Amino acid sequence: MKDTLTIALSKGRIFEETMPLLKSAGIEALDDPETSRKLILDTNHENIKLVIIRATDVPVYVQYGAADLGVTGKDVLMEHGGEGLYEMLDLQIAKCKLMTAGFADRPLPEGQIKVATKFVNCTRDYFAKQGRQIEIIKLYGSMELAPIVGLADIIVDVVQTGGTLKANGLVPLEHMADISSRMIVNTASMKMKHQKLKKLLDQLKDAVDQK
Ligand code: PRT
Ligand code: MG
Repeated sequence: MKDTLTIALSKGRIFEETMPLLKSAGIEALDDPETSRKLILDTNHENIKLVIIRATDVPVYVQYGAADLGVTGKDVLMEHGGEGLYEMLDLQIAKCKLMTAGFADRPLPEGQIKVATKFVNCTRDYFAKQGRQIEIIKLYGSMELAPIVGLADIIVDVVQTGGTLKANGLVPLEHMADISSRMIVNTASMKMKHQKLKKLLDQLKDAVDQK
């Protein structure tokens, strides 16, 4: 609908770190996704709704216009490819690094390297640019396990404190990209709802700059 705005975001760290920014723009959720089972949350604005979905689904909802805007990690966005949406603002939240990781004392094989990851596209691009031969093993989680059980030589994953790697006897190896969360906007919404969106994006930018 023309005068409503739907914002897609995932619960957990993105929701928690986005809400203070939205609050600076005068938007507050009327429910907490950690305790409510609702997938569509009302806000203090009748025409603004939040849809709570899996992190990897956020760019898909925005691409197809099921949400006008969304908050997504740059890792998820790079993996998605960015079709049908604009990356409008770096919210400077949920910061981490996309890294390769493996055992500190185990040299990589001479030929093809086995890489376990959920970031298949990012991984393919990164190693192709360097002309290194890899075999990608697509996993959906707990990537740290793969080198331990001999499924892969290394992993590609996001790292914040490095605690999870360390707890599993792994170390970060190569830094692939700095990651933070971005506000993305559906390309058609940007035209159809330009004034509303521009106002909100300006307010969010001010909130980010003031942090
Ligand atoms: O968890 P789920 O499978 O539902 O989806 P998700 O992992 O994609 O979502 P979520 O909410 O965990 O992450 C959303 C976004 O937060 C990611 O896309 C990143 O952009 C960003 N982010 C920032 C992180 C981290 N920091 C982070 N530390 N995402 C994941 N992690 C993982 C990390 O891989 C490790 O397994 O958290 C664990 C703890 O990290 P360490 O390094 O502090 O031990
Ligand atoms: Mg997670």
